[in-house]
Amino acid sequence: MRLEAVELRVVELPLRFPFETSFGREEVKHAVLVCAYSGGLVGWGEAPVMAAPLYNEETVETAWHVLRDFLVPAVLAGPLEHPREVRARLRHVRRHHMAKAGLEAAVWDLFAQQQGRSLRELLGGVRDRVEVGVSLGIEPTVADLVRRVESFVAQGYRRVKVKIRPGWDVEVVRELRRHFPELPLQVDANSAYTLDQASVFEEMDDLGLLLVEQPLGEDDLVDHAKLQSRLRTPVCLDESIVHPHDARKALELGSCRVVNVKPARLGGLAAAVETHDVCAALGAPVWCGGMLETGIGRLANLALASLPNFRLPGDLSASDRYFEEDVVDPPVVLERDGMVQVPTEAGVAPRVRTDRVDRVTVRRERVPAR
Ligand code: OSB
Ligand code: MG
Repeated sequence: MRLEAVELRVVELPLRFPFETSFGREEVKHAVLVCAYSGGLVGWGEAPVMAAPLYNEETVETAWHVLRDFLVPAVLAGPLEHPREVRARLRHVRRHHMAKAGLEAAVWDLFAQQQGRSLRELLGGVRDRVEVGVSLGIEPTVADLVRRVESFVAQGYRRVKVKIRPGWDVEVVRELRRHFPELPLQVDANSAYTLDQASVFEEMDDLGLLLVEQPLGEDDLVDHAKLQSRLRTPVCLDESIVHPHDARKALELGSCRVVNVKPARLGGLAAAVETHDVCAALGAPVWCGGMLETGIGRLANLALASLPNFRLPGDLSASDRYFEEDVVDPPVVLERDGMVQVPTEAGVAPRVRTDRVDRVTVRRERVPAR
């Protein structure tokens, strides 16, 4: 396929309620959307960047700059046989994984439409429905969080993840356990602790958590290995795993026992599948993480989560957990038994409501092939 042009958009969708983590508070989901044009088709992809570089080093502005000035011209420079070639085409640009993931996703979507096949089929998925959970932020009081959890459990979510940070950790989780003794529960620290605070995790070790996500520094596999050796609860890494080989190293070192596979952080769906395969070969389960994506990013993540080694519920909640109105139709919905359907359409484009995307677009630019 030869791309004729790529259009970039910045979109802003208000969240239904603020999402507060150890690194900050978000009230609006920002993203850079990528539309790839070829032969009368439009492929959609999402770079689910944040406004500020608090989760990783990227922002809306860096993704825009790097896509417009480097990544898009590299992909427009010559034909592609398969979306898996995008990674090699972009390898000379260091990092900027979310920007790369957005562009690669647009090419996957074009390819799916051309082939008339679903992303699930193209990626090697084996399930029509996936188990999902919900990721909840820090609330003003524990009572507010308990109410939040109650409402999502009532909707049918199969597991709950709560954000923690120093001062909002053991006591909060203990209180949640008191209210929800059987609930599959996990915590995410987003790198807010150091090894000298390991006692926090040792105290949580008796609370029956599924896992603790990214307790320590994003660049610290060694201290994560020391922490994991002191815990029965599996450590799961998110920020630390930005390349499939990071997963191999972390598992070999014993830095974690579970890996969060998030295509945006890894630089795209191809790297995500490779990470899934590395973990499967080493016997470690994975689950699909999220970045509060719009429906465009989430439909692709749902396809990914249908691969066999996604053995824990993903951060792949229904559209109405995030937004009043998603940009895809039909929206992502939670079935009563806590499952979500894997999309069967040929790509995400058949479900994109361009009129709704237009309404949330705050910037737009077309980059033509030369
Ligand atoms: O650490 O998993 C994370 C959202 C933004 C940035 C980082 C993270 C998250 C989430 C949200 O936990 C997961 C979702 O998309 O529902
Ligand atoms: Mg995380």
